Amino acid sequence: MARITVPAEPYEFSFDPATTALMCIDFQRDFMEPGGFGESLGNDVSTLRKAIEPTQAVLTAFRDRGWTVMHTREGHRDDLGDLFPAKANRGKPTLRIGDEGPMGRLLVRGSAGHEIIPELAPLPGETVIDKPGKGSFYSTDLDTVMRAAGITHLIVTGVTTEVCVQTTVREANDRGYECLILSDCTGSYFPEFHKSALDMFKAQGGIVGWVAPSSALLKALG
Ligand code: TIU
Repeated sequence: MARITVPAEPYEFSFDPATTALMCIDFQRDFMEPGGFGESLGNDVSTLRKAIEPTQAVLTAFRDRGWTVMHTREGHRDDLGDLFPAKANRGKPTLRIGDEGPMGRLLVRGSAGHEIIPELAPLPGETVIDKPGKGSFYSTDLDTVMRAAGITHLIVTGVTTEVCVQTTVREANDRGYECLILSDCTGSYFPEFHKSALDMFKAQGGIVGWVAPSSALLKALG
């Protein structure tokens, strides 16, 4: 397939759609909606919602072309056997992972809060990776799935910018994948962390990856 070149920072990002996946990280009700895990940590979850519309546009562009789309979800086993105290005990939250909340058990697979928001829900045939950590490669088969599909490049969307998106992109780059992070398709509860994380990706000649707004990608797609 012909390569596509997107104006990006620190310089243009070029990819072959046949070897590229759109990655949608943790757009779950638990992070995006009131009553979920994100709010239990004291966050204003409405700050993440502006990423939804631009991500929908990019998802549509990929789906219309038949290109690869992958989703991740952060969450734990029903028995919490994969939840370390180092994660469970952080922040002295009002509710803990596994506790019963308005959307079922917080961050537990199978609960309503663990589901991806309806606006960005996976379609049949799209890969969904369930992960217990912040990174999408740790303790998952994502690397195997990507290599089997011949994926070398990722176009990255998701929440939150400086937690699961940043960890995933760093893990991906260490494994040899090239990542373009779409600035307006990611979001953080902390605007200053969102900006800093994006700055860190593209600093030092793109030490971790490339950054561009979704409009640059959509324009390059024509
Ligand atoms: N708390 C926070 O910003 N994020 C997470 O706990 N997980 C993800 O980023 N998905």
